[in-house]
Amino acid sequence: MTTVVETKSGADQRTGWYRRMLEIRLFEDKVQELFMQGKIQGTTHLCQGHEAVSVGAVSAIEARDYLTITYRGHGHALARGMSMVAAYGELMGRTSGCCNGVGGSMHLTDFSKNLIGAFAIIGAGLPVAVGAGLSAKMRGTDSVALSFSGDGGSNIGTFHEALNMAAVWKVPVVFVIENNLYGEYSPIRETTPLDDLAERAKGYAMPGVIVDGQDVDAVHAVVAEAVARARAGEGPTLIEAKTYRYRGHSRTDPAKYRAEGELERWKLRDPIVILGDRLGLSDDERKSLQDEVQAAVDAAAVEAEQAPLPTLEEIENYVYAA
Ligand SMILES: Cc1ncc(C[n+]2csc(CCOP(=O)(O)OP(=O)(O)O)c2C)c(N)n1
Ligand SMILES: [Mg+2]
Repeated sequence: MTTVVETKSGADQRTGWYRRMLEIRLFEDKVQELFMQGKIQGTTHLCQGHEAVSVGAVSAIEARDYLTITYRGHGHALARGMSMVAAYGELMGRTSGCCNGVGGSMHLTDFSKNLIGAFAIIGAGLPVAVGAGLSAKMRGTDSVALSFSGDGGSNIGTFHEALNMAAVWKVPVVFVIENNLYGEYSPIRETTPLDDLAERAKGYAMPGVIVDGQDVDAVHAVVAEAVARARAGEGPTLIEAKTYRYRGHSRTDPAKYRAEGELERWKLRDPIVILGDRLGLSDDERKSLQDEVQAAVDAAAVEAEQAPLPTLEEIENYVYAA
């Protein structure tokens, strides 16, 4: 296993990452607000705290590459370039949504961006990513697949089956575990016999890399290296990004099961602040970016909400009966 902390990415690109991470953070804050107002129904799984993983990893793949994400996937989708209107529309069940409003928060999907699925079933995205990677390989293209899963997800059967098959067939796929230390309400130490989930790579004879998930530069660097390996025909890599979710598991979970002070300690290493410091952004620059992004977030939510709900006929288009 290796740990990477350095990168050579350009300043402009990294300013874009800063902005995108801020967009994800403020997008999610607004989701909570809209949920409390009853404008978003069902459930939501917010990703504040994970922004460096989404942006660092997704910025390391190209448009021709494939991506599978999870139900905690708003940040992944925005990092892939989904518009906030399409994302808010989907969350509000409106026709402005990326799936015409029939998927909801857990299903931000857009085939035009090769974002081929957001999965609410734990571990379900990994075999789909392996299938996409295998298809690319069989068709003789150099596309790769990137697949996100959680620490809890690394205990499920499909995770192991997907890694095994990808390794045996040298499928061009990169698996990223977002280890945020909790699966629903259970701390990882009570469900998993390892601290470092990257060690699971050894069982499948592929490289296992641990990366600081609060550091977008580091995440980008390790994912870029794994993507290059996959593209060169050298097979899959497992990456474990160590991160933390600021909010509870879903909806209104107050996360009382967390140790006192744990959240505050993680916030001292906030991914947006870390990159802002590295870029040398002044307080004024941060404030004006924050205001600009907040205005865009507010406008996107209003625009998304103005679209109608899908009609019953439109919904029935996607319902199949045997
Ligand atoms: C197959 C399956 N079993 C159980 C669940 C219920 N469930 C939803 S989220 C979750 C925890 C997943 O934790 P993790 O993989 O760490 O992801 P995180 O929520 O932390 O991003 C569980 C068990 C599910 N969705 N799918
Ligand atoms: Mg987790």
